[in-house]
Amino acid sequence: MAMDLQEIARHIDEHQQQGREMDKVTLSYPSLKVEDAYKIQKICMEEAASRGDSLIGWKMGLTSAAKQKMVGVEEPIYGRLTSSMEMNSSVLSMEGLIHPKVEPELAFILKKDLKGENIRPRDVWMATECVLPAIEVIDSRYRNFSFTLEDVVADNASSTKFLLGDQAFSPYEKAWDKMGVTILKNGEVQHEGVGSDVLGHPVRSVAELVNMLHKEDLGLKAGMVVLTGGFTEAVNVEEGDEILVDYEGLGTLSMSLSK
Ligand code: OOG
Ligand code: MG
Repeated sequence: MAMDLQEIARHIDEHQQQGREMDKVTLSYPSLKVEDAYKIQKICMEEAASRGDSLIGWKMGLTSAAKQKMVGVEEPIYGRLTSSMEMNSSVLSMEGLIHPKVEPELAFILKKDLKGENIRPRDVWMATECVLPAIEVIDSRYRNFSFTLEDVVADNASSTKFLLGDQAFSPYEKAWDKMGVTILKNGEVQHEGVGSDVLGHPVRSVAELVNMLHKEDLGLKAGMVVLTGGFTEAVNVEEGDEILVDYEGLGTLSMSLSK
């Protein structure tokens, strides 16, 4: 089949908007390349922008061994975060979601633009205003939450919603690689992780993102949010579930699942 990226993007965008599952793109287009998948992601973003949504940040995914093992894709990917994905309360409605999962993450908020190649942790610190605890809600549009690298990139790295903590922390508050995180569902511990599970240190996730974006001549803008990727395996959620993430020494962030 001839490959029309615009057409594939339109199809995925529709399923993202309606929260309906679909077949993997690579079933119809086995020769799809990662570069094409990122182009599809960009076209979907343009579609969203034409509906009034806007790009407010980026997420890294598959930055921990736990996550890579879980989905069988062994390299980091990025996705685009839009204003409509940011939750303004800790209640998540199941409406329009397919098979959501939640992940404990950190968010970096930038105070300066950051773009270039060979970006290092110190470049990231110079551009970071604060760090926030975060919970990401991912919801693959693919049946059985099963995909290849190319599929998941085309589906915007499963991006769906995210919740940021109210309290901002100085980047120098903590050795973020030493911080433990525990995710509980309905009072029971599901997984435990530590900052170093994310590429050795979450700051490296931001550096890697900038380096990946630079290949597309893209970069981060002041004010943007960057999610650095799940510390642990993601946790399935359904209506009625109560999620609590404990960030060692910094407090907790919770999310309630409603109808
Ligand atoms: C891909 C998105 C991964 C993370 O934090 O690792 C991700 C997926 O697992 O569906 O958001
Ligand atoms: Mg994530």
